[in-house]
Amino acid sequence: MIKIEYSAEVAAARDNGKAIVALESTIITHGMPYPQNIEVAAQVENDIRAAGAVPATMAVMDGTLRVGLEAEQLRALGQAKNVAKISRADMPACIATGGTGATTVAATMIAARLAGIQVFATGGIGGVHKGAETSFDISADLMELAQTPVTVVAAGAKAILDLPKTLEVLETQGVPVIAFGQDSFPAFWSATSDLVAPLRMDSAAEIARAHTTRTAMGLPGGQLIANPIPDADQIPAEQLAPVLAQAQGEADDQGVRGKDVTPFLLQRIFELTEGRSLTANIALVRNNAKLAAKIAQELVTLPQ
Ligand code: PSU
Ligand code: MN
Repeated sequence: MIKIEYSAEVAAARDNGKAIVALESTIITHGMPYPQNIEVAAQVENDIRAAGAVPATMAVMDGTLRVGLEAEQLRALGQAKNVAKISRADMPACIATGGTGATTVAATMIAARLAGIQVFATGGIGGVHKGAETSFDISADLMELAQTPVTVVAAGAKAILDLPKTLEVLETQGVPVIAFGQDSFPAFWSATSDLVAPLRMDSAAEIARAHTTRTAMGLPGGQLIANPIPDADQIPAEQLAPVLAQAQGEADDQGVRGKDVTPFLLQRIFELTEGRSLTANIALVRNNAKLAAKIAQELVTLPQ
């Protein structure tokens, strides 16, 4: 048996059948710089509470899977150096060896399923990297969406990825990609892209019904909800294009590979935009948290 510990708030919510929203921790340790990472993590948790649900930030700490972090645990994780980034492949090893690791989208979905949580909010998911035809770099997040029954709310995928290839893999894997309130597939810092999302829904209730319908049909896997960044917080694509190209070029030149690729690119983009990318990132994560809280609340009203 693995050791799972719930925060006091999540334990109470489970007892009372309250809506719970999972949150990842790689965004805290590898996605944003200290100290904004801790402030944002706490703010996003509060957004979920204000929207009537309970946040459950996931992490492995000293071999225990934590579902919901107490405030001081969250602060400790956000300040710790050299925390492992754990995905499907390394999560059991981390738990078995008493390690500490921050969960990616894939690992957070696994933790959510173990805890019976069906909705998860994040910023952007991993996907198919540019140059994947030679590097084979495709995030485990995509295959997790195909097999673990969690609805993931993200702002689409970052333009550091190959977006058309990412959508192709999701289609092949049978993952519903649902744009919220628009036809276009959102591209993280931009509310729209030149790609049409395969599906569109306009309410949290529809998304919740689609989730339970998948379960009722015996289909494994979850759903990707692509929620556009609020208009006021967008960064024009033409401003970002040279920054993304430079970050990618440096990653290639330095031979960055495997799980280091995404954190390397995120850090360089933050530096090259002098922090502007972070302001947009914060706005879209908060926006996703609010939508996820609504979906979670709809789900508790539906027969499972
Ligand atoms: N994309 C972002 N921000 C992030 C990540 C991806 O815009 O913080 C993180 C998430 O935790 C995601 C992980 O699950 O990176 C994907 O890493 P990889 O590409 O190595 O699978
Ligand atoms: Mn990868």
